[in-house]
Amino acid sequence: MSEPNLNVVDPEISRLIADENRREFETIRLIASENYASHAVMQATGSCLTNKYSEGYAKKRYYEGQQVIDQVEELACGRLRELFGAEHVNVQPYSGSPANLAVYLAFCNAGDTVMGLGLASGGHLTHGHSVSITGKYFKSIPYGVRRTDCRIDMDEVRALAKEHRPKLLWAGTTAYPRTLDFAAFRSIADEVGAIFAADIAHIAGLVCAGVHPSPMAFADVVTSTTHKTFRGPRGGMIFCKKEHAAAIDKAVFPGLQGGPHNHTTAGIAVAAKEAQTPAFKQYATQVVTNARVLAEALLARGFGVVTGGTDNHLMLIDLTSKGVAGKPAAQALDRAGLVANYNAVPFDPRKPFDPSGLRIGTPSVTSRGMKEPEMARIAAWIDQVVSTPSDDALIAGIAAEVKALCATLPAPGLTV
Ligand code: DSN
Repeated sequence: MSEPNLNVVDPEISRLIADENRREFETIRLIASENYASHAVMQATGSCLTNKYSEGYAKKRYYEGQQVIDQVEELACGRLRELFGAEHVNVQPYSGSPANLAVYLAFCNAGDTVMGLGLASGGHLTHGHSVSITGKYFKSIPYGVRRTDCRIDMDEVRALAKEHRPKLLWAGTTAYPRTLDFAAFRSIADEVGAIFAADIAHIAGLVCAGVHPSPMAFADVVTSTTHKTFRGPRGGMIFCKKEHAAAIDKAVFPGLQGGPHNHTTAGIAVAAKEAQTPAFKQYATQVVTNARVLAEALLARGFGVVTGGTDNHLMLIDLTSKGVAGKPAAQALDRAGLVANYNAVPFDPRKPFDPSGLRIGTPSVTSRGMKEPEMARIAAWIDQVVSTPSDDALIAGIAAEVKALCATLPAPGLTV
């Protein structure tokens, strides 16, 4: 007996999914942390594996019936270890924040000192920001970027580490356009006896494709999400050296989580298989090229580009010279079908909810096959919208042009 389809069981949710499918297809998605997961990843994620409880790890579970799930998790882990050159990986964290919390649980006690890049300088909440549990339960000493060039100042990191002797030192970013000096972080961690954790959530796809330096040889532990440049389903993963494997596994389960999301694990395994292909390396290379070309085009149009450019998949635009704040600019761009997010820039005189900047990334547009010519068009559209954010006719015209361009390009995973 066949079961009724979603549109029969729940027409409202069915319609909303169709609406989101259309929005993702018809717009140019420039949010640096988003992407399109492939149809194969979506199939794995939408499978019967969502039905199974599997608390524990392969061959050491608390429920029977793991004949298939153990194989799924072992496949995912094996592919990831090979892809990233890691000794151990845990694929059970529900996402990036839980992965980072597992690192605290594995290595720290409440009250310990931790160091990470401050949120206002492009760090992440879970690297010790005051409103996060990681800033409330630990003594957080944030480091920043230099005023002169907005790059991480390794001399400052070293001086702060020597003064405060952190138990845990984070290198990881959400809005930083340059590569990180993982070797320097390692040597600072060694000088002060800290655990060195690298959070590569944004750049995991670039790292495994070899277009961004890898922290694997330097960090004690490496955390990541799986859905950004890596192009998997929403999830998290933690790599570590063998000596830390038991501590990390215990921190994830039973320390923080219950049963793993096996459908997500399967999606991660599929994404890892896709990331092993030459096509993925080409994709990651083009992500970085597109970001560089887009940043150069925006610079040429008089935009302030933080650090003067980018080495990775994103850029931070300071709109001060354009006389508009980040939020109204992002809202006008959204109406034009160019979806980005407003973002603080380093030393921003404005408040975080109404900052001076925009964060723009190229992972999603590159997944649709966009290259240098499309980056030039996107820069021109951004310039037009930001210059006249209240011109509804102009914005409607650009939205139509964006839609026409998107109609010519495949969007992985979407049903059109
Ligand atoms: N929310 C993610 C981002 O947009 O960068 C970080 O967790």
